[in-house]
Amino acid sequence: MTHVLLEKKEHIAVATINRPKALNALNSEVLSDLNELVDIVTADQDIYALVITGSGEKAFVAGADIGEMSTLTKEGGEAFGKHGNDVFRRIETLPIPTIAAVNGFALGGGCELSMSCDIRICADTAVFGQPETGLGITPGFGGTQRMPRICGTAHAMELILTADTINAQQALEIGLVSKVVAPDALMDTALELANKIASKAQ
Ligand code: DAK
Repeated sequence: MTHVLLEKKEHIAVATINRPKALNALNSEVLSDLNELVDIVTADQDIYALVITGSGEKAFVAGADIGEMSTLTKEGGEAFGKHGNDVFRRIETLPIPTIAAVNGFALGGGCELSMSCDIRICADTAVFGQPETGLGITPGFGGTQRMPRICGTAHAMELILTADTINAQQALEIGLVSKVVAPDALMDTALELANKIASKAQ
């Protein structure tokens, strides 16, 4: 994997999306790496939970890679969309619990990636949103389906249709995340939660 770092801490796998100069934006390579991550985690019976986070202090994932998307033909765009959808669905249906540790911007495909995880916790600096309608597109990696299930239709419709962003406290209020902590406590909190879950019946 080129852009996803994988670390194993006892029974917990920690995957870090590592393209900090592009705020960890999801290009085709990152999507392929995430697919490989699912393969690795699925094959390793010793992994009981997966934590996904972003590299650096600024972003979890700032979205699908706008630069790459802007070059795509209609067919290329459809393939890119299917690629992301397939990978996110594989993450969503992993048989082990998944936790998104959101350490900054979680926009567009980044917010959608977090929603493919079972649980989202975030740093108090996190920012969430689906800016796609401001770009003339639609959230294409499953956000239109997962956000209403997580936050309810009204909150999801408002966020998607206005392209507004919300801060960590607002994300907590609408149920998009279940916990907000200080940035330097985020990974410890995520690992503590993952270990607690891992200590119960598989
Ligand atoms: N893609 C590519 N590069 C990005 C990026 C992104 N989404 N976000 C940030 N970067 C890059 C910037 O271009 C910049 O690169 P350099 O210029 O340094 O080379 C670097 O990261 C740092 O960003 P900034 O200089 O902009 O940093 P700021 O602190 O000033 O601003 C920001 C941070 C997060 C507010 C800003 O970077 C920003 O607004 N980024 C774009 C956020 C965004 O719009 N995200 C949504 C992307 S759209 C579909 C399938 C999928 C999708 C849609 C449809 N179909 C199948 C239909 C998904 C769509 C999206 O996710």
